[in-house]
Amino acid sequence: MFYFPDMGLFSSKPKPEPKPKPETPLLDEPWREINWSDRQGALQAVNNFRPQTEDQQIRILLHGPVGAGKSSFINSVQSVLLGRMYKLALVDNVSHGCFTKKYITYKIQKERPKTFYPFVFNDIMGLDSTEGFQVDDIKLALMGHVKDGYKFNPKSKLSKEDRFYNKSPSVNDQVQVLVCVVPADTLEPLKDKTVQKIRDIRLEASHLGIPQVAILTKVDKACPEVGKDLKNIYRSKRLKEKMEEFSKDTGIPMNCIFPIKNYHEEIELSDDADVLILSTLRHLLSFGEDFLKWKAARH
Ligand SMILES: Nc1nc2c(ncn2[C@@H]2O[C@H](COP(=O)(O)OP(=O)(O)OP(=O)(O)O)[C@@H](O)[C@H]2O)c(=O)[nH]1
Ligand SMILES: [Mg+2]
Repeated sequence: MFYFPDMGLFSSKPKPEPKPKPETPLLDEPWREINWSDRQGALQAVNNFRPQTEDQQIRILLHGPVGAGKSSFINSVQSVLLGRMYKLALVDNVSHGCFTKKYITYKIQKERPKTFYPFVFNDIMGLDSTEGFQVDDIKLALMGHVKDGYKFNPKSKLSKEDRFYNKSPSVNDQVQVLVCVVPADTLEPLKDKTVQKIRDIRLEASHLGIPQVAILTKVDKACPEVGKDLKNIYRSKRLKEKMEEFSKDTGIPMNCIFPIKNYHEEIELSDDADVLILSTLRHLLSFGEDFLKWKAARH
């Protein structure tokens, strides 16, 4: 019997498998182009924006879950346009319920006193609030029947006899763009009831031909890489996935979903946040303008 001493030749220990590279949270290339260096150009475009018909304004109605950042978005737009932090719509820090109670139109003043931008915002009570609105009420708001100051009642819709019911709304009272504002960091619990409500509201808007858009807020909280550097917004895999899922759930196409970061704790403006807000605003305005043209062509 032969005996081969173990010289290491035959007893090859299994080599450790090469470790898989940790998956990076960022895509190599952004999937949507943003011109980060042209804040001034984007600002100029908004400043020069004029609807085709004189005295026409674009009314943008924001709705979405409690604490999504609707009021913060209005404040952020105002801050970017003014070039300094501004608080027009009240923002609530501790969400025990919906903070925005009344139907209010927010106009944004231009530098010259008594001149305003040709677009206004309405910010409607939280979607998932027990004190929220009825879908019928939102339909009335879309058609311009809800007057400023009306407090939505979850138990009954605005009646034609109410003093806040606008019997003969002008085109300026009607909504031109419907925006669903949702927080990117807590999109998962959005499922079921809220999604159904978003879908119902979309259906109402679709009947009226009103363009619908979604704004995804709190991207800084949803993805740490974006929190560190906002320029990563279209490279974040997590955010892209969230957007795709949201699009699938609600039926809002990807090219109508805009992720942004609102101004919420900072005291100085940042070019990157400005660029995203301005780019989103420009899309809202052009959707509104298209809708007005479409309506004018039908009459
Ligand atoms: N980190 C972060 N916080 C945000 C952002 N946008 C809003 N917030 C914060 O979220 C909280 C709620 O914001 P609001 O603007 O009051 O939300 P809302 O949708 O108007 O809420 P309701 O009026 O209650 O329906 C506030 O504490 C904001 O500072 C964002 O983009 N990032
Ligand atoms: Mg609010």
